[in-house]
Amino acid sequence: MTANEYIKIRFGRHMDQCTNEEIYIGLLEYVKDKAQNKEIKGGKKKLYYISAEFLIGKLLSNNLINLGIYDEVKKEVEANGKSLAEIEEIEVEPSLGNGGLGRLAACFLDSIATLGLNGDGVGLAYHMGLFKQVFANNLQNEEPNPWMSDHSWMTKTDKTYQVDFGGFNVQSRMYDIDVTGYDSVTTKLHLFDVETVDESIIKDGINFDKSEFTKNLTLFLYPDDSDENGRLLRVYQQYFMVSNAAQLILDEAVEKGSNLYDLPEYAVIQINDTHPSMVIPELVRLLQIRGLTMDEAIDVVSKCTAYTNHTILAEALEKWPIHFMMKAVPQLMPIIRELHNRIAKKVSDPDVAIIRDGLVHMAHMDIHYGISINGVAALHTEILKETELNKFYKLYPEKFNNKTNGITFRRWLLYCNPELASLVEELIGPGFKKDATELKKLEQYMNDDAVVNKFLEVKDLRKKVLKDYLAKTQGISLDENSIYDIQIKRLHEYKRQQMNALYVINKYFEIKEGKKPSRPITVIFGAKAAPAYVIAKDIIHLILCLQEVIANDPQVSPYLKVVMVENYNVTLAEKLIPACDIHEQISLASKEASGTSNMKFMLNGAVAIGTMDGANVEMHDFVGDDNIFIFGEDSDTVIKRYAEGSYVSKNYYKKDKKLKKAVDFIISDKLLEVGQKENLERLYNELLNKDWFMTFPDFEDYCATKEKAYKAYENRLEWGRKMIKNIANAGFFSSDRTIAQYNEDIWKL
Ligand code: KOT
Repeated sequence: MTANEYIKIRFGRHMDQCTNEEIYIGLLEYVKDKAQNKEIKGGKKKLYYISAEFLIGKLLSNNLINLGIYDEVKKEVEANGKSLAEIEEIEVEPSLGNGGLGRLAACFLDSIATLGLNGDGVGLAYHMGLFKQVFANNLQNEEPNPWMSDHSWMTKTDKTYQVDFGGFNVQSRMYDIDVTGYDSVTTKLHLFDVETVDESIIKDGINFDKSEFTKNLTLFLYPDDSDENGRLLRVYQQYFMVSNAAQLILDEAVEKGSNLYDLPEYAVIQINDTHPSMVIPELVRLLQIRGLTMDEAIDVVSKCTAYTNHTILAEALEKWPIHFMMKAVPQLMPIIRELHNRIAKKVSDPDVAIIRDGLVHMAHMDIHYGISINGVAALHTEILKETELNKFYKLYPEKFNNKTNGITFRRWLLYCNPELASLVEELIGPGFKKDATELKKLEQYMNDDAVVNKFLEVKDLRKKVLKDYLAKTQGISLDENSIYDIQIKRLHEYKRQQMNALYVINKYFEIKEGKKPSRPITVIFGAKAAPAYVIAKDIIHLILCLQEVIANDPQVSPYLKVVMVENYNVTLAEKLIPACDIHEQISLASKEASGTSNMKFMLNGAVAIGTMDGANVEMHDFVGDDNIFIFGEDSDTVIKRYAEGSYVSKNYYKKDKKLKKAVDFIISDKLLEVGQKENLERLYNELLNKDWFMTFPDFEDYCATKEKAYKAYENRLEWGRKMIKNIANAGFFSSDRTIAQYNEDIWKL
């Protein structure tokens, strides 16, 4: 049945008589039907990828592509006088993640299905995704971001479980989202919810009563963790997630014939950072209820779980106070104590203990009782082994391994940049769609000027598409002849958007002094700041103030434009990335575990300005010095600086006139005219007296490197060659490669 025929039956009308909304609903149901026909029966062993976040993005087009019916449906829709792009706009993006960690989980699901592996995702059905960001008075405000509707990709199942908390219990229900592999099978994302959640308890912005756990359990993705109740709710959420996962895992294994002693032959669990770590004691508990002894249960579970670390930022390493655990999940504490005691008997070093100073160290439990610990880029894994987790590495060297992150090329090339995908296909055939390393064949065209020009033309076209999109959706006007210099990622001091802002100020002064760039520059930012992260919000304030001041300065505005897009999310990323000339990957070396937007930009023919951090290091290995602009201190220097505690930002400020002038501008009258004194002064003082992520030492090199990149951009053919070199070497960063490695080394499905 064609989509047309399906819609005719569903609505009793021909497609051309249907509204866009009806066509969307029709296509959704049509796709679900097709997807469910491709479900795999499943082998004996199954992977459970448990994650608190799955930042899946809109699903309609992605599913059409993976089912191989995108072109055909698009034609049908157009033949009826409709536009698929407009129909897609009906879909609300499920923003069930904060950033990289959640988007990685979504890319992984796509690759698991595409490789035909027997694996499902398990997470939570948050009613509200990550807050909607709204700007007012150059400040970020947060609003609820609902996404569920009657016509949804989620299918209600009849699976329900009881989950017990200290003092009460709830009944869960499992909802499934089909994960369609590219020209392959369908697997599942299982999201758990409770029926007692009450959306009416939300008041002003994203605030809600945090004490009524049955009403708020799955209400929000990661609620504010700045106060005790919010943090406690996070423990409730995590336990709800893993108790459901554990019950599902045991049920499915038993159904397939497991006697539970042989569980490792039926299940392998990937723990996506420490949010799902309580699955370890929960499985031990449930196995005991089902008849195993403590010894047996611990032995079984220790063969089933693997842990991925995504950050070395100390504040992100979860440690839950025992009194939280006793309140929320008292049944787990005796088991966690037992897990702790067994280690303490063997290793006396308190640094590797599971319980210390009244805190449960979640990562330590994962490391002692799992089969694998992996970092997410080569440098990150080395840092884990040599410094952050060195004591664990010495205990279990064989457990440590690297799995450099990857992205799905279906969403991040075929879907978001069809013009580039067809050019590539025209040149090297369709093989790259299944085997990303075939992109390497593009290198043979690097000296063919006619081909190079075609890549430049696609970029120009995508810049125009972005211009039109932002004009229409956000009232922003772009100059498509300017350089698009883009930094999009969560707002965090370590990612150093503030350094980019200081560069903008510096450029503003240069232009005022008569040093005009040979081509206008558009610096685009997209970022949400955690609602309670004060300095991050101050940085957004600075950027928005700069945007206003520069736009209103006729001397500068023809040459420099700052744009902060509102409510940056997956949908916007899909528009921004294909249009980008230069992307900013400027984290303080050692702090960005991997980064994944860097890979998306590379694949779409943008050139990076970056530090030797995360996966940038591997990108540099592939493309060489001429095709990526590297600057700044390396991770060894940075780690040493921290160890010595010798960094004094004021010394740099005093020494470097350009830097001083830029920093002082933050509290100048010009900015205070459009901004808030309190916010700007706080940021100024933070930089001057702390600058914990060391923007000042890298500032000079950063400015010089940006000039180098802008200059290189003017040689259009040479720039086109850099673009091709980047695209041709992006193959390694396919999540298909990453997932194949997880399977080969850890899951062994
Ligand atoms: C958040 C809270 C606790 C622990 C880790 C995180 C975390 C890490 N959230 N996102 N990340 C990012 O994960 C990406 C995927 O591995 C990386 O590319 C990126 O560098 C991390 O910052």
